Amino acid sequence: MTTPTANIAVVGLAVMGSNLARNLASREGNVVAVYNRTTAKTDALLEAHPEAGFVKAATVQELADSLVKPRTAIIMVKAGRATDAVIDELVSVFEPGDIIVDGGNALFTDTIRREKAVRETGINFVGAGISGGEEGALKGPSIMPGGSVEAWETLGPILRSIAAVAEGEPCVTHVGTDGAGHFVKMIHNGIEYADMQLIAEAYDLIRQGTGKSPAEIADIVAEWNSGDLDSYLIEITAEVLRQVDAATGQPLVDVILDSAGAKGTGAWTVQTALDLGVPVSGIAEAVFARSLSSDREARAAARDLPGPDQTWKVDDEAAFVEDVRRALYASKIIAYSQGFDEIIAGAKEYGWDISKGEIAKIWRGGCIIRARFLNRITEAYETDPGLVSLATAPYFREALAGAQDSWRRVVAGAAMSGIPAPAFAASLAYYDGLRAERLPASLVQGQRDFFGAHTYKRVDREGTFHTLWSGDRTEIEAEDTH
Ligand code: NBP
Repeated sequence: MTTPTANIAVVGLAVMGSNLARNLASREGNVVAVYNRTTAKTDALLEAHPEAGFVKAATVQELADSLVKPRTAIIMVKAGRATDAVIDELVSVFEPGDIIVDGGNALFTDTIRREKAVRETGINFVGAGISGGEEGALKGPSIMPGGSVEAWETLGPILRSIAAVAEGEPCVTHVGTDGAGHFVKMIHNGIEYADMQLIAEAYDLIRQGTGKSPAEIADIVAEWNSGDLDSYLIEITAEVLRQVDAATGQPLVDVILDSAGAKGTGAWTVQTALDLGVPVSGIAEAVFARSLSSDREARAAARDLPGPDQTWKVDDEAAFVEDVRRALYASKIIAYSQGFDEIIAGAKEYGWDISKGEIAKIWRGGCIIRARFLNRITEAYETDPGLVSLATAPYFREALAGAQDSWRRVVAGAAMSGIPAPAFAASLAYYDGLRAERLPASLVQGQRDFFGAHTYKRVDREGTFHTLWSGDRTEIEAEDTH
């Protein structure tokens, strides 16, 4: 048996795993063992990067033998059955106290299940959300690990060494137990969907409202990047809009098919929100907008449905562009507010102690939604850890107040001229719903009581009531059994 020399292993050496392994190897003190089901991939990595000093393992047993204790291995394989297969293999060669980390995009309920099963063997299991794609994996991702405090003690220094750094702080924190890390990564992705859709709607509104070219809009978006909207997604949007297609000389955005793909984490965010009863309408509209864009058959069939006669008449282009910028910022605040609402609800449901301020901090670097305004979110939760809704924090309240007239003009104008802006509109409707003193939910309760005797509460006294709709329509005090 060889003397163990590696302090960390990576299992799965496709794009993400090989880049993460190189990142780990580049940090002082790390010796990285690497293993891939198909050994040719391991050999290719070793050959391409001799400087990394990787320790090659041709089998999981060799991998276990190469690691100092507690053995720590990060799995970077295809999410789903492949992850389960690799966990089973590692469990068969690891010992109690060792640590298995799943750095793939697992569904958090799978992580809860896996953690429970692996814990029974005495081995620690950590589900870690890793954001930032290929470049993040290599240069520094934002990392959202769950799992036990014991595992975090060993893992923390290693993950801190490879994470992105924002304002001097590594973008990694122990999120909570079992599936907390993958849950927060899922919300990150849901917010990412909303942010992307909102930027796309802003672009479409400006293009249709003013007739500006993608390159001209790229200049506007690039300017936005020096203000409140400063973020990675705004930065790359300017680049994409500026890109010219080499084959046709057209703006690239005009030759890309308008059908957006998805890998499922946005849908998970919405499905989970539905289970938790959290209205994440901005994120949901972003997911649905991708589905609608991809339903080419329905879109073709609907092409001649009537639209409004009027086209958008923008008199003052500069004022209009500023309206769109403000509407985008306000809608973005709502998307993040809804995402954090889901984190709060998930933490309550699954018993996680999640620091919202810390989450906003670790999203400031390395990940796709990195943005200047995340500092404001951290401030809001540090000032008031029990903040009920991010939108009500003083800074965001003021920002929404300053943006709301613009927001209303943009959403109304889009509706009047038949330009779809579902995420803008849903965010505004949510905002108005949130601040309404009374909602028509009272009528819904009346309807529910009428057809299903579902009962209702009254505004003026305690108790649960039912009206005898088919009888004399008197009200009776009812047991709340429905
Ligand atoms: P893939 O998701 O394409 O998976 C390929 C890897 O899985 C290969 O190493 C392959 O081994 C291995 N694998 C498979 Br497939 N089935 C296996 C099995 N039954 N047993 C053992 N290994 C198996 O790789 P990726 O694109 O590098 O992504 C890795 C993880 O990171 C995924 O969970 C993905 O969702 C996540 N991800 C995250 C981001 C991000 O931004 N955070 C981006 C992209 C991916 P082989 O070489 O033998 O076929």
